[in-house]
Amino acid sequence: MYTQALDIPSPDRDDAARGGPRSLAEQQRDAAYEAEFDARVARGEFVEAKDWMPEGYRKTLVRQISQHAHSEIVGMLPEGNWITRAPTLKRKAILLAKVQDEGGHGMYLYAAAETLGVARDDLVDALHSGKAKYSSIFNYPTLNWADIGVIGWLVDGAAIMNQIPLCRCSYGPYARAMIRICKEESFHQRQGYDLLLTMMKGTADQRAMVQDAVDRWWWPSLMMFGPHDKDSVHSGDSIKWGIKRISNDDLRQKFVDATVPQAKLLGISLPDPDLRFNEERGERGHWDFGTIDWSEFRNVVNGHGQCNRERLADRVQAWEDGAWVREAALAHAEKQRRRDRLAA
Ligand code: FAQ
Repeated sequence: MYTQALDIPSPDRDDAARGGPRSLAEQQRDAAYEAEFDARVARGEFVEAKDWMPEGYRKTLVRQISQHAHSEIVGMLPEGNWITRAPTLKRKAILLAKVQDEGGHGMYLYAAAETLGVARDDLVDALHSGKAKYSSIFNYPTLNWADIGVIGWLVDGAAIMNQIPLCRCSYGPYARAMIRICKEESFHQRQGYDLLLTMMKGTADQRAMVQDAVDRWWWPSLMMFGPHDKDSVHSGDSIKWGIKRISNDDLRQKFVDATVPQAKLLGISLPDPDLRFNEERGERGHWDFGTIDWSEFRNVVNGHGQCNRERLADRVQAWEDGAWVREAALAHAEKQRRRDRLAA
């Protein structure tokens, strides 16, 4: 793949390739590069693909961007289940467009990860073998049509809250991909809320379906933001490097504060008896909320959620079913190359 040819200077990899440690002069050169890198990040400048970067920065980005890409394409599955069961032509067209957008987001993100010198095939292998993580949220089942609205409202809502600050991430290719992704996700969130508003104007059964879906998705949506700041292994470095701009807990709080009034307008209750407005927190006050069940989070992240096995099996099946498309594309490219050679 073309990105494997990208030659990004990296002290650790260069050492490993040479089979020995760096000389004093090389270490001094790297320290100077690192100081310049830190200064650029502090000035708010973008780091681009061929710029020097600390190996830890590169690895953190590959980890986060690839997990994010996997989340988008695994995230197509819970909603994809409902395309054939959408209640109207309009809802079906909206859902088809949304699921296609998610596939597109995965592609932008894999491409952004490739600019860091990794091969997409290796990232996909890591997903299929169960080594790579993807967002916990996509291991929950979609049981009724209201789940589709709740995914748009809460899951895309949480995703946007987390991803808007990534539009200012220090790594240029990731930041630029996020701008487009966030624009599309804002449409996703609004279509979800609109779907729920419609159902809430319907029958008592429809309103009960919405409440049931909200009850099941609320806590998993709060888990999307990751562990509490004190337990977040990567936040320190990621904030220092300008990858993360706002911490897991602060984003979670912003999400709760934004969502509670929307729930009221919708006419549903959120499944948390401890949810109450605390006027004394901060200048404008905040919504206090109950304790997150981190054992459920760990269980899901470690592969034992309700749908982990099904989701991975579906991804692997889709990859195998698509083998002929990849083979045809390669054969076509080879034919073009042969034609170009003959014409030259
Ligand atoms: N699920 O030290 P931290 C979407 C892992 S896209 C699973 O705090 P970090 C669109 C974390 O990876 C949703 N694992 O980590 C859509 C790390 O494990 P590692 C995805 C999680 O990276 C909508 C460990 O815990 N969004 O929804 C989760 O600094 C609707 C320690 O955590 C993104 O990926 C989790 N929820 O902060 C599609 C946004 N949380 O790698 C379809 C970009 C944490 O050491 C339908 N990512 N972990 O093995 C981020 O902003 C960050 O990576 C965080 C985690 C905030 C997710």
